[in-house]
This record gives sequence, structure tokens and C-alpha cells, in this order.
Amino acid sequence: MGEFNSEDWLRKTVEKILEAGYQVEAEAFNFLKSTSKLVDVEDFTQGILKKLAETSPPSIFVDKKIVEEVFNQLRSKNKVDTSKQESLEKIGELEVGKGVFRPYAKEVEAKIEVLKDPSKYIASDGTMESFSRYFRDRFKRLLKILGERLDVKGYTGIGSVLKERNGARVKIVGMVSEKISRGRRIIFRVEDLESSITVLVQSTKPDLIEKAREVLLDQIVCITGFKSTNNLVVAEEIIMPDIPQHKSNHAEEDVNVVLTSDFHVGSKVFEEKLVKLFLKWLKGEIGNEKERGIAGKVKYIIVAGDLVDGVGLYPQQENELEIKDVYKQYEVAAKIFEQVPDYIKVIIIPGNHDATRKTLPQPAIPKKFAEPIYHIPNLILLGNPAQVKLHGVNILIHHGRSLEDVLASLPNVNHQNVTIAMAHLLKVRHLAPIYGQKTPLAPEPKDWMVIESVPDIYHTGHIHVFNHTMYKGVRLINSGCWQRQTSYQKKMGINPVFGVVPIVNLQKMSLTIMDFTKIF
Ligand code: D5M
Ligand code: ZN
Ligand code: FE
Repeated sequence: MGEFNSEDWLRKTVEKILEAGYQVEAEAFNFLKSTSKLVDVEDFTQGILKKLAETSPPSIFVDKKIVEEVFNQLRSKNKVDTSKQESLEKIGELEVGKGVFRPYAKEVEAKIEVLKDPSKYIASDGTMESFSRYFRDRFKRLLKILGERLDVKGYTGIGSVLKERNGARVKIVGMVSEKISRGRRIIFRVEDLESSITVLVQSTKPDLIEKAREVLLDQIVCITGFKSTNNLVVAEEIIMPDIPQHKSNHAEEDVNVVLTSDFHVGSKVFEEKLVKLFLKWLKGEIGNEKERGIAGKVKYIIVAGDLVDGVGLYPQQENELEIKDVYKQYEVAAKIFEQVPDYIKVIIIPGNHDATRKTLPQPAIPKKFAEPIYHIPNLILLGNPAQVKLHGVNILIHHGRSLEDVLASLPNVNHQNVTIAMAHLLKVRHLAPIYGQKTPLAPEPKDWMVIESVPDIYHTGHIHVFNHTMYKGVRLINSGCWQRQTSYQKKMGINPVFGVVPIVNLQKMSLTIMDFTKIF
């Protein structure tokens, strides 16, 4: 970072830009001033000059947008010295709140109905018998959902299809137990409760092949086609359970819910500074009139898992931990959540880093590991997955480990567009369809992962990228995180989005985004 003061830093940076023949606009200059000494002069100027060289049409002016972009790039590469960031709170764009803060949400009574919480019902014993019982339950639940579709009506059991003559038209519902791609053909093994059969998707039907590629292992699907020799079904149509076009519920009250996740308290790269700004904003201490107005309507915060970084989750994790004791990590987490105004209800589900069993469905983070957070009266701890109604608005919450399996199975999806994978889970009506990959799943007597009631909002975390979309009237949100890039993520090329908070107004069902990194 160099051994010079802020003025030297600023002079040096500006000099280098001027020397290269560019002019610095006033707003860009103010931005540079606010970032003094947080980044290396060379890194910063080289980045800015590179951006300018790529700008089309060419311009000799350095504007704020360019400087900001380069700064954010450096930040995602962990090249911003956040230990020096405190002073920025005063000079950022988020103003210090002026006037008395009278939060409307304080006057509104909370209306929470828990629709789904596996916490108290964990019963699996892991025997083979429990596995077949589990898959039978999955099959029955999805058959019920599929059976509501008009185009699925009239299906028959696979056993009777096996007895059909060649050439007969058939319609079956089953679980996909094998999927093999042979060149441009795809072959499935499909099972129902009694029998199984092989299904061929031919290369002569490109649309159908595309659909077949999206079929996930262990999902339940309806297939129509005709019977061929050797007890083969040649597919003509593939029908996913899917959701119908959805008409959203709306709250009567004008209140907001903040959707967030992946704090990773205890990690060396936990963004404590940005969390502090988030808390200040909630309390009405910072922000312009509009931003404080949004804060005043926040009645709920939902945390979709990974409150702490945990311990012993992967080899050499201790090298990446600031706090190496999981109890202490939850103590620090409690200190954060104690500061949330008490009229705001905070719903927390666990993630793969939390101190509860890692296998899905996960019970709520237990008191024995997280005693301090149990003392906060406005916190509600639920399991993963969970489903709640807030003022009548149906919200499905799920940490999202299985999204990794879906990302690995589907063409054209990646971390940046993870809501495509979320939409896919709605299409298969299951939160962890693929068995035996990254997502550990317990053979509970009841399949908790089936999406039985269609939500108005579907909220996940885990991927550490903020991404949102609408799918058939359902709002899908993957909340970002509060952790800068870890060395693992660097290796994998994952650029996390931290300090960005989506907020949904439950009355209008509209989305607003607060970006706490824009404080500079
Ligand atoms: O996951 C945070 C991010 O890092 C998320 O995008 C997945 C990715 N990640 C983490 N661990 C792995 C492994 N083992 N394989 C692939 N991708 C991974 P978090 O749950 O916070 O660690
Ligand atoms: Zn995480
Ligand atoms: Fe996670």
C-alpha cells in the first residue's frame, strides 16, 4: 500500500492518470478521494487506464463510473484494504440520517404463519428400508402434483405398459433412475412403485432432446410415447410437474422483508464493515429520505443459512478463520442480531456451514451451539427448507446446496444466472431432486423437499451471488453474501456479490435493492 499519506496517494493516482493524457472529472476525483489508501496506486491506475483503453467511443475523460467499476473489480479480488474503511462511512453517498426516525413497521403487528419446518420431525435411521420408504413417499407426493395436470390424466402403471402390444400409445409416470446420453440420443430408465421400463428419446426430435437434457436424475416425470420392441418406450412428449402460472398474494400492510444469507461470521473475509452499515441503515442512522423510508418499513429479515463459517468443513479451513471456535462465532453473530431493532422479526434457517446436521432436511441451529442467539427475543429459528406466510405472502426458504448439483447437470447455467436453476427446481417441484451428488439427503419418512405449495417468493442463498427473476409469477431471489472471495472461490473463479440486499415490499410485491458497497 506504500508508506505515504492520503494526500500523497491521491496526488500520485491523479498524476498517473494525467500523465497518460486523461482528464479526471470532479465526481471521479471525489470518489478517488474517498478511496484514498484503500487500494494500491499501481493496481488502481493500471485498472483505470485499461478500462479507458477499452472504452468505445474513445474518451479522454475519467468519469465516476469507470473508477467505481475498477474499484469494485479490485474489491472482488480482495485487493481493497478494508481495515482502513471506517472513515468512509462519513464521506459516502449514504448520508447520515437527518431528522427523527419513526419506523412505520414498529406500529404494525407481525403476522407470521409457519407452513413448513422440519426441525422437530427428523426421524431417519438410514437403513435400506428407510430409503425405499423415502423414495415411495417422494413418488406419491409428486404423482399427486403431476396428476393435477390435464395432460397427465389417463396415465397407466408401467406394469401394464410392459404387457401392451408393440405400437400401442402409452403414458407413464415414474422416477428417472438412469440417464444415458448416446450421441444425440438419450435413454432413461423410469420406475414406478411396481415396475421399470427403458425410454428412448430419439435424435430426430431436437425439441424433445433439449427437454430430455433438462430431466434430472431421480426426478419424477410423465412420458408419453409408443411401445416398441424389447419393452422399449419411444418418447413423444416429456411432461414436468412444473407450477401453473401463479397469481401472487399481497399483504394488506405496507411492510418490507429483507432477504439475505451467508454472513459467514468467523471467516477472515467476513465483511463486518458492510454489516455495520446494514445495521445502521435498519436503525435509520444512515441513508437519504427514500432509503430511510425503506428501512422504516422493514418488518422482517430472512436469513437463508450460513450465519457462521463453522469449523472443520473442509481441509485447512482453520487458515481462513478469524474465529476458530464455533461457539464464539455464534456469540459474534448474536452481537450483530442484537442490534436489529426489536420490532423486526428475524427468521433464520441453517446452511451447510452452520452447526446443525449437514444432511437435508436440516433442523434449526440448536441451542447447544448457539445459545447467545436464543436469547434474542425477535429471532425465529427454523429448519432448512422452511416455508412461511408473512401477512399472507407465501415464502419458500432454502439454503440452496442442491443448486450446485443442478448447475452441474444443466446446460447454459452458471453461478451468475443461478435463478435459472431455481426455476428448474420449481419445474421438478423438488428442492433436492438428485440423490447422491453434492447434496446429502436423509431418507426421512416424509419427503420434506417436495414443493407442495407454490410460493409467492422463493429465496435461496449459498451461491454467494445476487440474482433475481420472475418465473410464472413467482419471485425468485438468490441473496448474495457478506463474505469476500475465499481462496477456494478464487480457484473456482467464483466472484461473490456481497453487501447487496434485496428487499421485497409485501404489499406491492415489488423489489428494491440496497447496495451497501456504493457507500464510496
Ligand atoms: O458456498 C459458497 C460458494 O462457494 C458457492 O458458490 C458454492 C461454492 N463452493 C463452496 N464449496 C464448494 C465445493 N466444495 N464445491 C463447489 N463449490 C463450492 P459455501 O456454502 O458458503 O461454502
Ligand atoms: Zn455460504
Ligand atoms: Fe452455503
